[in-house]
Amino acid sequence: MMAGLLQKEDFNQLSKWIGGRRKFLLLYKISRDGCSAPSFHSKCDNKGMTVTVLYNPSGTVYGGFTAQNWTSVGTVYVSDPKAFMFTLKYNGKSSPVEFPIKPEKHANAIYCNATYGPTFGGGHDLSTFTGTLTASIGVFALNGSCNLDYTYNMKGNDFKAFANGNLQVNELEVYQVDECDMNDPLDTPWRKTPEWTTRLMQELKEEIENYKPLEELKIPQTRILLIGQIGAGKSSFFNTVNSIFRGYVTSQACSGTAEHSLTTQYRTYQVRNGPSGRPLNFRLCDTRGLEESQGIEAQDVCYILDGHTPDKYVFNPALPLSPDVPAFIKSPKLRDQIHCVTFVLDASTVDVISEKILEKIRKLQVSMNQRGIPQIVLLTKIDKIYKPLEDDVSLTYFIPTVQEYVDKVAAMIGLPRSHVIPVKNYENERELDNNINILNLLAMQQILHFADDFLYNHLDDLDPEILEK
Ligand SMILES: Nc1nc2c(ncn2[C@@H]2O[C@H](COP(=O)(O)OP(=O)(O)OP(=O)(O)O)[C@@H](O)[C@H]2O)c(=O)[nH]1
Ligand SMILES: [Mg+2]
Repeated sequence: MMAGLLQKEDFNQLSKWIGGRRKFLLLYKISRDGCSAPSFHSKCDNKGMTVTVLYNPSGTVYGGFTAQNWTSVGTVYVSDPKAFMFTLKYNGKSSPVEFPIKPEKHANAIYCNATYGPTFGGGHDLSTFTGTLTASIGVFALNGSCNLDYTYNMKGNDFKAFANGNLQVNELEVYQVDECDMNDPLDTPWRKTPEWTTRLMQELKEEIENYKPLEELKIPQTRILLIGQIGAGKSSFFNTVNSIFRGYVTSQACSGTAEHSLTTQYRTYQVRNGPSGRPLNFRLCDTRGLEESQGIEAQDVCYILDGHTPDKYVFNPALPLSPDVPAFIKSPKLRDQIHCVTFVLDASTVDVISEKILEKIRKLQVSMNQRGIPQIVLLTKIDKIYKPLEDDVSLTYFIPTVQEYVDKVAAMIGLPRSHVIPVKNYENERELDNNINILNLLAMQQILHFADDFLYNHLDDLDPEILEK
């Protein structure tokens, strides 16, 4: 973002003084662009807010901020009530002090002159250089001057405390100060996750490979239902998780786009450990998509939740499942039921989701709540709402746009924000990617935790005598 000498903590401090969420763009740097007034003006004129930072060889870092343009037409003082001078470091140690402009001196905040470098105050409080200078052994002896406390309130600091008593610098930089927008990554993530390393990926994989549902309940596998609009990425999520454990990108479940749901069968997919082929202790249950009409209906879903629907059952809107159909599982056990529901929502269509579909989802939620089944939302295709995620999903939790969508969906579905998990499925990739793996394994981990919550609740409800038998 900056490519200059300014350290992160100093950037943070300056942003705090300036206010708002800021980004800095390096405009000018004397060691690169030459220490000359024409060079400074050609790079920095009319760029809006800027901050000028000087680096003394003994590690003192100081300078000035202005919210006004630098210009080189004539010689003018520019008024700027927002301007300030500052010290960030003194002899290498952090010692941030802001020197605000004196109220009666606003008119003389900066001095613009084609033959001057950045110049602050009427004194001038800080005049960096005039004309053109060269470095000697990496040090520029600036030919400006410091007449401190004339326009800016130095709070008792003298030239020595401000700049070691000299204007020698090994660098001077000018940054343009801009407003961050929703697409600029945050410094700290909007949701905390462990550090994304290969090791984390391995740990998550192992945790999920070793996952077992509560032993007391004697269920071999946890069942997770994937449900959502057609084309949301339900089958792709299974494919993604399956790929991670297989060790290469597979597309066992049919995925793609079609007018009606591409998935027509109810499938309770196994995920297998690649080398051993051993199935993991959960199943991802893939369904036909929700549609305004023709899709999977409320009754279908209730049968699935309760475990009546057999694997490979073909959804037929004209002839829905009923107890009269031979394959109907008449007396399902806890092991046949759904233990966690995962709503799959396409982030790129969240803004245009129809009220009818939302109504359907809310109705389904009533049935789920009656059964105490925990619900999670997988927000898929986040690469479509923020392009750079196509190449690097490790940014996911640093992008305000993604957070905004998560918040929006949480409100829409009526779930806590922490229940909405952004993911990007494998779709165009031909090889596994550590970060896509981590993103989806984190989702899978949370889903399994939720399923466990359901099973624990179930355990609490059971008669202790039954359990002892
Ligand atoms: N860019 C992008 N595309 C995705 C992602 N997930 C799925 N897709 C694409 O979206 C399309 C639909 O995905 P499916 O997994 O078939 O969706 P589905 O929910 O199973 O749809 P139906 O079975 O038709 O109800 C496919 O073309 C996928 O490649 C994602 O995270 N990012
Ligand atoms: Mg599908």
